[in-house]
Amino acid sequence: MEYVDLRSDTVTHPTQEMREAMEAAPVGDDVYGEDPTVNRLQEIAAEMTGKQAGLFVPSGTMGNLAAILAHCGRGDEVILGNMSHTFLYEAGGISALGGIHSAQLSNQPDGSIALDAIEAAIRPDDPHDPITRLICLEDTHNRCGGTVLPLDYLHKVGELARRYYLATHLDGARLFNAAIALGIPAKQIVDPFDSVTFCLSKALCAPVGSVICGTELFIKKVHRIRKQLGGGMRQVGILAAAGIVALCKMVDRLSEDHVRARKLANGLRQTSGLAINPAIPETNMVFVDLTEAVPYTAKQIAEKLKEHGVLVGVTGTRRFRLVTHYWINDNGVETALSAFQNVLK
Ligand code: TLP
Repeated sequence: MEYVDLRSDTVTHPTQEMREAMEAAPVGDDVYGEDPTVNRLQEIAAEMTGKQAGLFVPSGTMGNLAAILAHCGRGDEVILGNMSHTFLYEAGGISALGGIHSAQLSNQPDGSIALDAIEAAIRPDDPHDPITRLICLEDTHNRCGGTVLPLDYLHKVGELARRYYLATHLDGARLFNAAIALGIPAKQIVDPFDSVTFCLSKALCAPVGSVICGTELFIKKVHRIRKQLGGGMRQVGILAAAGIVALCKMVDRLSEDHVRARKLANGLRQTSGLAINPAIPETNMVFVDLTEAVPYTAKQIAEKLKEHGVLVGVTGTRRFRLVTHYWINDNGVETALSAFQNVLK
């Protein structure tokens, strides 16, 4: 059975154009810096984020980890959101591998962290305290609903960080979804940050990879850390080729995924047994809860939906996440809606 797979945009397969580019890609040993396709991808990434340099890494998780390790030493503290991917879903890598302490502040419903909470969390210069080094934000914000952080908020966080001599990192796994939602180039979002990680392998459809961008000096440091983490790859232009197609051809169409997420949300809103946030989805994610009247868990409902050819993410005992992407067309949205209607009738 071919499924309508709404579990995540990480499930996207490469497009035909990517497969052809991968086959044709000139390659070299990237640990020697000799892979022309990787070098080209890194230049394009740096240009699109308005930073001096970029570095290809195997995953978003490694991108965030390497960037945070470059900003912070052992015992230093990073301020991040309690709903952030780095805090929740990166296997505690920053503390396990970097000895980095984290101050986990509440994410507000839009994915931001209140400015006064950030300021209050910055440590005094006291030997009892860890040294605050870094503020990390996430945009779009996954657990908060694929929300987009307002541009003026990002600038305020940047100003605050500079006032306290702190560095800033953006987990921009879905940076281009945020840029398309705001109708601005990604570099404007990234401008207040010292570094950013974005993913090629989510809604942009590349099979593997993320890019970290920042100053040349920062990327030099991250380069050594990538090697320490075992992320130095060899003829990896074969993957970077798909990444180039992702950045050059797949960004503008993200608006189609956003339109479909809205259609999905509208349909689910009219389905009995479901409760959905009244806010319109800002990007490609829809979170929906089972009402108390439904005598099943989300996991049980997900199994029933699967019998109807629809896969959804289960993010809580009564909560689902549905993510639209390149391989979900209008029929897929209709199939998902009728599956929910059938299962919950
Ligand atoms: N997110 C995945 C899961 O890990 C939850 C998903 O399906 O959404 N930052 C953010 C904001 C992410 O959403 C993800 C992946 C990552 C980083 C990590 O990227 P990868 O999976 O490439 O390590």
